[in-house]
Amino acid sequence: MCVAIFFIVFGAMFWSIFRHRKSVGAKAAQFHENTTIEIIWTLVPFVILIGMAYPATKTVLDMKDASNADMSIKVTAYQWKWEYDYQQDGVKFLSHLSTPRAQIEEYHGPGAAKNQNYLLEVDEPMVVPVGKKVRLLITSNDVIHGWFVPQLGVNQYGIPGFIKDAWITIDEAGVYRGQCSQICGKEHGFMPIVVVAKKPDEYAAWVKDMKARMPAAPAPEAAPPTTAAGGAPGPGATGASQAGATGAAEKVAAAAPGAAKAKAADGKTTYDSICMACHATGAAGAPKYGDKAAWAPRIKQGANALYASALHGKGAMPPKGGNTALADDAVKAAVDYMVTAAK
Ligand code: HEC
Ligand SMILES: [Cu+2]
Repeated sequence: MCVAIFFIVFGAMFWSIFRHRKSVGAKAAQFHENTTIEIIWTLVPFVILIGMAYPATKTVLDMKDASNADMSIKVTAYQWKWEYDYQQDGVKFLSHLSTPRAQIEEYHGPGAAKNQNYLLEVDEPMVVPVGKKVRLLITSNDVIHGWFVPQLGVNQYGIPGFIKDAWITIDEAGVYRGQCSQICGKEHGFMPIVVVAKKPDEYAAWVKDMKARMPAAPAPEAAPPTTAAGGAPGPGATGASQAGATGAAEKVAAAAPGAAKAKAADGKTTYDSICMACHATGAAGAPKYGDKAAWAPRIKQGANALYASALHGKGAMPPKGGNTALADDAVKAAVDYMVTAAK
């Protein structure tokens, strides 16, 4: 359209200049003010502008309108990872860069070859069904981050204390990659985003699989306790009834702090606030919470060896899970809590 307008306007101008030039005897017409033409050249652009502004405004409003979504996912940014919390399907997990740092940094000289996406790969991608309107509720737990996936047209700040929304509808199954778009700290470059769009039946299968892999959610306290109060029951393999017992144990602990039962509650609190970050999903090779096969060989080492690993770190696990301010007893209680859930 612009090119056509260009040729019409400049064509008329050059043709007039050439045709009516002084050297062929053209004489300028002398007239001032023509009300009719002035009204026309005011009204025509006015109508054109209104005609353009209406659809443009409508499109911008639609682009920002996250209502009437088929599903919602709360996206929380952390230094330096993402958490995806599926509001309807009850799935919640963390997503980390999956390429090992040693391979990225080549600490020990060039190692295994890096593939094209080595900085854009995660252990757990955000999975969505194709053709569905997905509302993203984006926030942050620490500093300002940005959830940015160029192909999906979303670049939204995650701001602590605020929830911003955005939405996506993906038409084609596939993998869509992005990165945090704010300079959010020293590992800003290492918090990629991977969105995988699947057909609805494959998505349903994924939800089922994720639920099986996730630690069971605490059940309502009404459930009757089935375990002896002295243990450290967790919301592990047997689900509801044990979780009920945890609730009961917490109540007892609140009533008699310092007693042996208080330890069970402490373990859960510590686990929930620190250890869960890696142990809930089994990130970075951590033995997963409630995963008997992963824990069995470790439990064989004996409680003291496990305490020592948790206190002083082991492999990819930093001492005390990275929170050195934790009391030794709280760390040990968290170990007991995880061991009980995996027995
Ligand atoms: C940053 C991620 C991360 C956090 C946070 C974390 N762990 Fe771990 N943990 C790991 C990894 C990775 C391993 C596997 C280490 C290995 O075997 O090389 C592990 C292993 C363990 C083991 C088994 C040790 C052994 O000897 O086999 C225990 C026990 C454990 N963690 C306890 C804890 C406790 C308690 C907390 C919370 C205070 C915690 N972890 C927080 C990553 C983490
Ligand atoms: Cu960030």
